[in-house]
Amino acid sequence: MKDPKKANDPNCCPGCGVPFQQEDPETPGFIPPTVVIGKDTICRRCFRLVHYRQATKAALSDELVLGMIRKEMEQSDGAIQFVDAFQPSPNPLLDNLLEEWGKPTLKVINKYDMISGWFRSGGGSRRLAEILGISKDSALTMNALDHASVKKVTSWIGRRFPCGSRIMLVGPVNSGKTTFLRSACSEAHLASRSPMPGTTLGPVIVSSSMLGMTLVDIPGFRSEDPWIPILCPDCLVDLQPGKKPNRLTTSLKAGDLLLFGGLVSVEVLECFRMDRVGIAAFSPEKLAPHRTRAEREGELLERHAGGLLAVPCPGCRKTLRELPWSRTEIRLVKGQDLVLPGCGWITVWQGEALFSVHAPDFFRPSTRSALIGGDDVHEC
Ligand SMILES: Nc1nc2c(ncn2[C@@H]2O[C@H](COP(=O)(O)OP(=O)(O)O)[C@@H](O)[C@H]2O)c(=O)[nH]1
Ligand SMILES: [Mg+2]
Ligand SMILES: [Zn+2]
Ligand SMILES: [Zn+2]
Repeated sequence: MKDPKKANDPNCCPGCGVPFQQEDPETPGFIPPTVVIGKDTICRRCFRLVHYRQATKAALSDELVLGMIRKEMEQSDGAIQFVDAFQPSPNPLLDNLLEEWGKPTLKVINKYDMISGWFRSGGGSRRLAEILGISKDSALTMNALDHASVKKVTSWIGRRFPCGSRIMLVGPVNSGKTTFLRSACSEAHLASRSPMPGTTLGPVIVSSSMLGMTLVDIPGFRSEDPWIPILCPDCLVDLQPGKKPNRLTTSLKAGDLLLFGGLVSVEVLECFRMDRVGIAAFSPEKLAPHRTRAEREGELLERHAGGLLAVPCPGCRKTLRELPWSRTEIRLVKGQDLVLPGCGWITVWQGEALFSVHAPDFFRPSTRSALIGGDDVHEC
């Protein structure tokens, strides 16, 4: 068993986990040469985040994250695998890696508070487990901002592992790993968390006196969210759903169009059997869909960019305009979701229709069985 007192490397930032450096102010880990590194020193990027709420992007590939996980697997005794309840998607690569490793792993579906209000009791975790392809009892739901909810997970850790164990936190960006770390141990008060995805850049190792164990927060996987490499920090923050995502319930006919800001638009090309299709669109608040007719798409994008269609900002709109765009046709029936990565999803609750998704080329819409729909749903 490892020494639980072994905490973060003093040469790494306790905010974001990258090694300190004094050469390049524009890259992560920078501290001015005049600063003497003490136990509370954080890098300039983290300092700006804490004191000015200024989030700065920093690139990190999923391959590098996988490398960090493999390295940490040599030392850790178990893992907490995070899933974002608002954007649940299986990660077979990580699932296989953890399964081959064979050590205890708990799946935690965090940010459950964002969607729980729409379900009758128990319904949400059952649907999430089905979408993730796991059994309902193998995952816990959590709200990392709520003390009682965090306690469920720390109790699991306490029951499962002896004192002195080391546990890693893995999963997609912005699923609340660092928020959990901070809620679970007071020693992690310097760890940076932010609504902008991609805050943690290296392993943040914290020994918790309350747990008598070491928690290792690993940076998140980014490829689930196609907007991260493209949009500016402010736009990326605007794409976070906050406390309660937006729901628009309506019925659409052929030629109707929903604009998710200026990022993605979804047109109904044809309805089958009936002349309308009943849908519910779930999205981050700032991306609440604007309903119009297909022929007005271009005009609305021009006229309302940055205003009514607040995301993207003018700078990001320029970036997006320079990229190739394409249309993808997808046919959906009642009980299916059209998943718009990073932007939410559309559920068909009545009828059947052919949709056309207009978005930059890199955007990949997909389908799944409805997350929020059917008998489990609490109509509110
Ligand atoms: N509503 C809600 N927000 C959360 C929850 N957990 C984290 N957040 C928010 O999600 C954002 C990303 O959290 P962070 O811990 O930085 O994610 P990480 O990238 O996985 O480390 C922050 O703005 C948090 O406040 C949760 O359970 N519920
Ligand atoms: Mg983090
Ligand atoms: Zn830092
Ligand atoms: Zn922007």
